[in-house]
Amino acid sequence: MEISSSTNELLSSEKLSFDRFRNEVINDYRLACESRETSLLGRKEVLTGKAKFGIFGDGKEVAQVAAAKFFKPGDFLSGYYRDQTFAFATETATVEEFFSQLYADPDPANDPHSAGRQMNSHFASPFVNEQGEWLDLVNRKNITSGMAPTAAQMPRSLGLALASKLFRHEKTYRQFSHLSNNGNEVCFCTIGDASTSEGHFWETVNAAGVMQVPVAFFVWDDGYGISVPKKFQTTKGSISEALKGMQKKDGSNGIEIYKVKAWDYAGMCEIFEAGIQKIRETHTPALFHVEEVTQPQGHSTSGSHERYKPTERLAWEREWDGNKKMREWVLENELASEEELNDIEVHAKELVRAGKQLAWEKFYAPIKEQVIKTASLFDQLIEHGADIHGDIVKIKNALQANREPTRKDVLVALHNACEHIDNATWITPIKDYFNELKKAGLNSYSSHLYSEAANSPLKITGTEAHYDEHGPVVNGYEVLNKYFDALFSGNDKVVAFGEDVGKIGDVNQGFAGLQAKYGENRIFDCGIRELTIMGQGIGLAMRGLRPIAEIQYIDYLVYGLQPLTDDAASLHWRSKGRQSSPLIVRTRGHRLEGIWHSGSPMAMMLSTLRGFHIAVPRNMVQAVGLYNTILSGNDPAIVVESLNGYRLKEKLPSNLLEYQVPLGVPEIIREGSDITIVSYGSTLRIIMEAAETLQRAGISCEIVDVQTLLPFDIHHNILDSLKRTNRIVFIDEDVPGGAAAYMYNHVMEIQGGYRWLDVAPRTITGKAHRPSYGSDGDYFSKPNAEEIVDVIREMMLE
Ligand SMILES: Cc1ncc(C[n+]2csc(CCOP(=O)(O)OP(=O)(O)O)c2C)c(N)n1
Ligand SMILES: [Mg+2]
Repeated sequence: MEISSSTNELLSSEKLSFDRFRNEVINDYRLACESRETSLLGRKEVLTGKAKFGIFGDGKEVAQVAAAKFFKPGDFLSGYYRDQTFAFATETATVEEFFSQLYADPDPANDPHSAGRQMNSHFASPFVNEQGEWLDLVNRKNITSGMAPTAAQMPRSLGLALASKLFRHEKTYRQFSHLSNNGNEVCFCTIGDASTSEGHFWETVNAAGVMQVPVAFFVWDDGYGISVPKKFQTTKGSISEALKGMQKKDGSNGIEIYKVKAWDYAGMCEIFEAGIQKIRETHTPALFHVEEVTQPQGHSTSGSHERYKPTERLAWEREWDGNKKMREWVLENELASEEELNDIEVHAKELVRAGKQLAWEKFYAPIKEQVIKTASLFDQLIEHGADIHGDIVKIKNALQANREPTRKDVLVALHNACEHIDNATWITPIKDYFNELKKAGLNSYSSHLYSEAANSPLKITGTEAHYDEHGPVVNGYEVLNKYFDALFSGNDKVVAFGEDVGKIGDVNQGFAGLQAKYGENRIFDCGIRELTIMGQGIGLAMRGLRPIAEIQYIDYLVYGLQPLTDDAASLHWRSKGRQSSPLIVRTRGHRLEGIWHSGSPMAMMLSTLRGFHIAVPRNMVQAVGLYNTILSGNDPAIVVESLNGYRLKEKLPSNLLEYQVPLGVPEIIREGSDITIVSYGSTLRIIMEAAETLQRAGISCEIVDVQTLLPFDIHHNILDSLKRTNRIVFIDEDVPGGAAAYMYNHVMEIQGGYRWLDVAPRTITGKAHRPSYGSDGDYFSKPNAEEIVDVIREMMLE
């Protein structure tokens, strides 16, 4: 029979597309094998003591290669510690990098994801450069820095997805073509079955269903959360069953729900492809319930699953292992021969072994050098006859006998040697080397808590407020309202949201009328869900926008605190500057009514939000200056406005957008010579009252407003004041031992203030209990003017 040329073409193009398909499948199998080998070898490295802890993605390989096929440049992953296969398949991490992180290699050239600061499988792709500028995120695959707390990846996934929606619908944002391509980016959010028990999961899925944002939730369902099985985790033992009421129907909002099996490569590819495409086009969120996942090596290196999984379950897991089933499927469909697959498996072993070996050599080389140099310094001492009792020889021998020495071992040896020698000349080179290594270590482990870029807000020295001669005097809330109006017209990246922020413009009218002016994509309402409002802010900020996310009253910060402390505060540090989340949390507090509207949990913030700036303006003009400074850089910040300041009259500055208050620079708001009173926020008004009374008694008070608690008085201005007055009291509304004690510690210990004291320093604080309701409840719960007067009079008599 004769074959026409067009049939020929058709056949060859069919052959081509079959070859392409076959190659893709084989490549996916190769990835699954490499990832499996990585898990097996990774566990060995921990069990033989070369790494401290390991958690791996074995059992989830096939599901993840299938999902990664539909992860396009511009997309974001907000995942957890099981996603190594996803990272390898998207080429956002290599096997060698995986091992570098497992060894905790502090060199960012080896572990670029966390520079040894994070456990293994906590990946992070670069979002910002060293100048603090956002990279082109549209043409790269993006992984947000991983976290260990279960479900911590959920809240920010909402913001990562919401960004796509805003970029698609808000014309102001269209100019940012390096941040989005018409909002086509999907956020892939992975989570384990047991972690869906967390409130984070439910709050996020509900909000995604309400807002219709492009997020794909993947639940890797291996039936267990460490040892606790699904029946204790999930209603009806199935997350897709439990979520049925959220299923989107014609004309409703909601989410799409799909069920797939983790060993069914072809089935997953089909469902993921269509499902992800739909999310990309329609922005309807979806949940992929990936069932029948196995976990061949158990949860982590910390235990063995034989302790809690029944024998039948273990046997089932062996039989239904995804890699095994994919292999069978490839053979059944004659996509590769047994020999080809054997070859792939052998190569995978070799590749992983080589990657591991290289990572170890790179990790170990600088330590080895330190050991050699230390030993040679010790040899010099010995040659000079400094080792009278033979201690140095012993220290040297112990260090050299150590087969896997750490940086700590080197430092300990150097320090010990110094303890045994009393000749300053001989000690000097040892001490110098100790100090050099200590400095390098501090850089390795402690840098980048805040942005180190040129645009760091810490570098801002401030710009004075200007006032027109006949400028208006307005209510505090009107100062903010006029400022936010100017801000939204002057800064295209700003977006504000929270409970009651949109339609009514927040409960104190800071945004009143602005939604009507700037639109619902820039200023909008959220459900009552502080946790995910914070996550929403974090995700939007990671994608390069400048969110102002509201917590209606500071008392409710506790609800939103987890993502702030675990994610936003540590992000820049834990990625060693690769990622930033310049979120501004706007809140109000200190003094209104009752337990939950007049709290002042400042020490809670101070201990959980290192990595944030914490601004505590006494009035709204100061707040404006602080907002401007914070907006000039990439660090996250929280601004606590004074609840009782919205109706106080203030003169409106004429340079609302230019005026900047420097961070960490206190302001003396009343000069005096007898005592320094250090405080912030609304308490200052009570202190002013007390100072008037004391003035009449001939006691002159100097009142210092610290303006920010983080950073705190970076130039030691309070010490200068104390040097003049020799008496000091720290006053705030937090509990005893709270933020007032923090300020006390700074001035006494860090600034060395104790040397300038004539009398014992004091703190005056709120009571240990929560603020009681009503005017008298407030009076007895919080510092009051009479108490301040009495304490200061007592100090003057001492
Ligand atoms: C908030 C929090 N609680 C507890 C833990 C300890 N922990 C780590 S993983 C885990 C189980 C998670 O199971 P699952 O979500 O099913 O994920 P899997 O590890 O099975 O993939 C637990 C309880 C944690 N990391 N974070
Ligand atoms: Mg699980």
